[in-house]
Amino acid sequence: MDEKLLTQARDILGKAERVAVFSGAGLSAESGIATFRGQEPDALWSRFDPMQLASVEGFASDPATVIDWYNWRRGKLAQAQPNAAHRAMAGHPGLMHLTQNVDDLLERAGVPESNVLHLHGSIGKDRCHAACGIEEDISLEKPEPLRQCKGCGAYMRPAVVWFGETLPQDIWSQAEVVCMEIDCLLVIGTSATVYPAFSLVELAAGQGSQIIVVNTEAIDSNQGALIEISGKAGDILPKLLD
Ligand code: BV8
Ligand code: ZN
Repeated sequence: MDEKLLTQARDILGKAERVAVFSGAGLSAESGIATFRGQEPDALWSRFDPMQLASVEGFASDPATVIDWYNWRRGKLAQAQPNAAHRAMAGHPGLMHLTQNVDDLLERAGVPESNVLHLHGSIGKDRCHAACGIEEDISLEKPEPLRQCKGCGAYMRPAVVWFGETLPQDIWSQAEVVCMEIDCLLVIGTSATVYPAFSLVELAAGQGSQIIVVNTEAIDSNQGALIEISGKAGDILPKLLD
């Protein structure tokens, strides 16, 4: 790990007044949760393209397979534990989290729920696909197979944002406010490919916030990322934040 960069990043964090964290699947990778564009050995994962399954079209063409895939992911999450990166950030309750992740590992590490904005929803709930208003918590250990909404008969589906779906407006507006008022944004474990979520990083950079990226690979964002620290979130975050 580049000690010089780490010292520089720690300096910036030490001086920053308002720090937020933008995170992606790489934050949960060391908890055993597959990244979106990683190569999971598991048959279901490699047999299907997550981009196809996490989409409105994927659900329309084969709803049962999409539910099975989410239930497979729910089983993985049920066995997962927060990793050192989640725990290091939980030690700083003032941090606001804008996460693309649908898992609850930040909350399970102790981050207050009110400090976590799930830009792409939560895998721990189902909602009516016809958006009639019915939403139910589900058991990660024993999730239900494909089923109908009790209210209107449409299918129930995970309360996540699929490709082609808009992000929850209230969460989005809160995230924009955060990005306008911070002076430092940690960008952890994201490939910077999904929009409009990643445009929040561009918004923060545009208003003068310093951007510190922690990732195992270089992200080709056109951000003037002031600092890009290459390495695993679980190794770097404790050193950055302790
Ligand atoms: C929408 C579902 C429009 C939940 C997900 C421009 C503007 C607006 C939209 C678009 C646009 N251009 C394209 C679009 C369409 C699309 C999009 O962005 N496509 C991309 C792929 C090109 N966007 C949408 O469809 C969005 N909706 O725009 O609606 C609209 C407008 C009006 C009316 C109707 C519609 C919706 C996007 C949300 C999609 N849902 N997930 C779920 O099942 O999880 S996105 C999915 O990708 C996950 O949420 C994931 O979090 C997200 C982003 O991926 P990352 O988190 O970055 O994860 P990834 O695997 O890619 O990368 C991991 C990184 O970590 C890697 O860099 C790796 O090197 C690193 N890493 C690995 N291990 C570690 C590590 N780093 C540190 N430590 C480690 N240990
Ligand atoms: Zn319904």
